[in-house]
Amino acid sequence: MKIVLATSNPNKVHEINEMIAGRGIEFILPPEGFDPVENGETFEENSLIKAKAAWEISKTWTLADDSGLCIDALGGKPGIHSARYAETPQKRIDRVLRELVGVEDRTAHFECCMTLINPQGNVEKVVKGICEGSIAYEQRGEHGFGYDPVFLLKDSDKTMAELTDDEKNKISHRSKALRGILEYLSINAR
Ligand code: ITT
Repeated sequence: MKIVLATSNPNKVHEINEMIAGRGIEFILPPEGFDPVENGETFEENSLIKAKAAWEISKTWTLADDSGLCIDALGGKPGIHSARYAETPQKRIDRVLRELVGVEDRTAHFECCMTLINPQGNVEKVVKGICEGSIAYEQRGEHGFGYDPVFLLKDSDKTMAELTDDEKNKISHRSKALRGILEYLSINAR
């Protein structure tokens, strides 16, 4: 079974395919022309916008993921603006570290909302996944992507970027949401 993953981020396709390896499902990038305007105000709204946009051009099973980093001391920012918080991944990390200079409460979480649309264009399932942690004082680790090097896992001294792909895939916000989707599709999740 092939499912279009409504994203233009190949890292997400790679990560999700690693999580479901051997289950007879393959996630693929949308056909050319996928360019949704992510103007929703929540992860749920943006995930629905992306799912619908990919369904419009593929007319098949479609899964969208909208995710981001929410930092308590910044009132939940960067949140839905995580991908656009600055020009490059490194500048986005730098901005977060700069905004937290002198801040002691550094609790944060990654959030992911997934929306599954069937070939008829109806929403089949919406699932949310959360991964709790805090923001480190400096970046560490080479794995993962995005804010992983500054995201300290709860009850651990490691950043998300210090985990192997396999370790991240067991605990991430995205894997938690995906498990709900796989359960819905009646496939045993890990
Ligand atoms: P699409 O919209 O095309 O799916 P995107 O990367 O812009 O790609 P989002 O709108 O969902 O995806 O934005 C998510 C951003 O949040 C992403 O670019 C990262 O900066 C951050 N993010 C999400 N999940 C993450 C993870 O597992 N590790 C690190 N950063 C993550």
